[in-house]
Amino acid sequence: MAMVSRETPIVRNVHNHHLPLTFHQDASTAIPTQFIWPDEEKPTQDSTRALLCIPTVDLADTESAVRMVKEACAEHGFFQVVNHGISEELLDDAHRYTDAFFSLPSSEKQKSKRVAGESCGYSSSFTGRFSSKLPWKETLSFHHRSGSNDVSRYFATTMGLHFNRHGEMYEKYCEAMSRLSMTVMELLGMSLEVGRRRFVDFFQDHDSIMRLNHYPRCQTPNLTLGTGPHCDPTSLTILHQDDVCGLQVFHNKRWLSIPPRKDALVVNIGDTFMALSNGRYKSCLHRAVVNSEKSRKSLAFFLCPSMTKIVRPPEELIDEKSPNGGRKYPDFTWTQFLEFTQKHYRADNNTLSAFAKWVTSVPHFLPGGD
Ligand SMILES: O=C(O)CCC(=O)C(=O)O
Repeated sequence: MAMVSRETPIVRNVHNHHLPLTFHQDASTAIPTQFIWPDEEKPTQDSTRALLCIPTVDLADTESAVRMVKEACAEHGFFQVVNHGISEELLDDAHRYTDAFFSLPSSEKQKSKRVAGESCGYSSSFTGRFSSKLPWKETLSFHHRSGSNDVSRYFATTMGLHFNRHGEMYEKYCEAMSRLSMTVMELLGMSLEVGRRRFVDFFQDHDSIMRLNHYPRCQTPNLTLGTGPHCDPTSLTILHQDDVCGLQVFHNKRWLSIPPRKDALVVNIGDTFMALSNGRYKSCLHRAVVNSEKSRKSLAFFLCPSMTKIVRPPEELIDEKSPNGGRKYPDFTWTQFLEFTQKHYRADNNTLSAFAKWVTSVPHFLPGGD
């Protein structure tokens, strides 16, 4: 295939996004080659059609919710919740403010530019990231701790005081997600028979991350990905999609779409909870595809433990007579795992195992070590 190096007016015109001035571009596809994924990772027509009927858990019915959560988490770790108590108005507001943020000129968004090695800030593949397998998206991530004003402060300090409304709205959204994640933690505790409060207590002082994802339209969606295949290193993810399909889960060796549903939030187990459950509950590979017709948005809340809390499963989940004293993963802290994914390893389906090896091979990184 002939490669040419030139400006990229096609992409800028179609998507109204600013690209680096000299992208190497494949003339036959009209998207910069950095966005073209290897053949084995490209989405296929077939995978974008198949639907995964993840269980719909009604939070108003605790008994059946516990049963469904147990089954889903043992199999693939994905389910969606309804009767979750988050008002339609709040969900609409969050999407509206997200649209408003991503519609800003690039120079405005860059005020909250993500610093290399950090987990928060604005990040865009469309501005100057020279690496391969670029995701076709832009994101804004920020920290949230319950009862703090972290989110409001973040918007005021990075974007300026006229972004106070954004800060207040996302603070409210994160508080609602935080409460919902505690409800889910109760169900997880009951389903693993370790007590309703066990994980709620563990995550009481959580230090979580909120991420807004924007996937612009793409004229060749079969060549690229919005978010590459990965398992979330965090503990629990609560995601709200707009009305455009894009989220896919790898289950039974196939990529399956999870269709959006306005009244539902998609919940999935992350690697840190997989470790907390001593491997009983699965953190599953997922990704986001893009399309040529519509841009897409998703709002992801990632529940994370406080930075220094030791992640260790409850004793009830450890069979001491099994290999390694019944432990599937070593003790670790979220600080260590986050650092591993930020600086040493790009999250994929093997992150937790790779991290477990790394953390045990570097003695001074063990909790309580020097
Ligand atoms: O946009 C989506 O549906 C998935 C997003 C995701 O997996 C992520 O932000 O880690």
